[in-house]
Amino acid sequence: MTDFPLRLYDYAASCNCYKVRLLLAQLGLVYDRVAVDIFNGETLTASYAQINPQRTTPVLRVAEGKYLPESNAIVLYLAAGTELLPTDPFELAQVVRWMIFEQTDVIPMIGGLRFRLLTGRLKPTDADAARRRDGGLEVLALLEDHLRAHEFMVAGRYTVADIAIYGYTHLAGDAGFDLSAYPALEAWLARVKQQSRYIEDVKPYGANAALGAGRSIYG
Ligand SMILES: N[C@@H](CCC(=O)N[C@@H](CS)C(=O)NCC(=O)O)C(=O)O
Repeated sequence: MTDFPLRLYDYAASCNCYKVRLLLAQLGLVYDRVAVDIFNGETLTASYAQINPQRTTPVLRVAEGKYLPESNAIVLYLAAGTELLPTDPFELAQVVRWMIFEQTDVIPMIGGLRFRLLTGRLKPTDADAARRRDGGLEVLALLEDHLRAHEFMVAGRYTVADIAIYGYTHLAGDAGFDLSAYPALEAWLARVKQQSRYIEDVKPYGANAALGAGRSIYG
């Protein structure tokens, strides 16, 4: 990795950003943190589009003029060559498999429901909340089955697959999911918390995250 100072463009309430902060802490990497208030229109500027045309956080600046968006891409980049990323091709592919599952299932069903409920975009009784809740229950059941048979997501040890799945799952209770119904998942959450240099610094959504209060790609 370069000795150019890493810089993280970061929104403190985002679990996508938290996954990267957790890994940076666990790898003991020093970095500059640039707060991006996504509900203050700060991802909608022309200068932010130069950094990330998708206008999302997190983004990692890895060298002058070299920017990497997408939380899991950043996590893979930072973990390369460390014990947190398996090199065996099958295990590595399993890490990627869980990262894809996180983006396609965990985030919309658990993270997306949590965000919309906490910021007033959905009421628990809305049809879209029910759809996401049903999807979230399927996600949690699948993870429970996997974790009944595996101590960690991949390779029998703590890897970035655990970080990816942990990011939004550990706050599923905020979206109304009862995690006590998933004992293997709860035991795994506790194992993740015991890993060295673990941090949990996810901030609550600010008042400007409420529907209609700020300006973001979410409206
Ligand atoms: N797939 C992307 C999703 C990133 C994403 O949606 N980030 C949200 C915060 S969790 C964001 O920055 N939104 C920008 C905005 O609302 O303007 C990743 O994993 O990095």
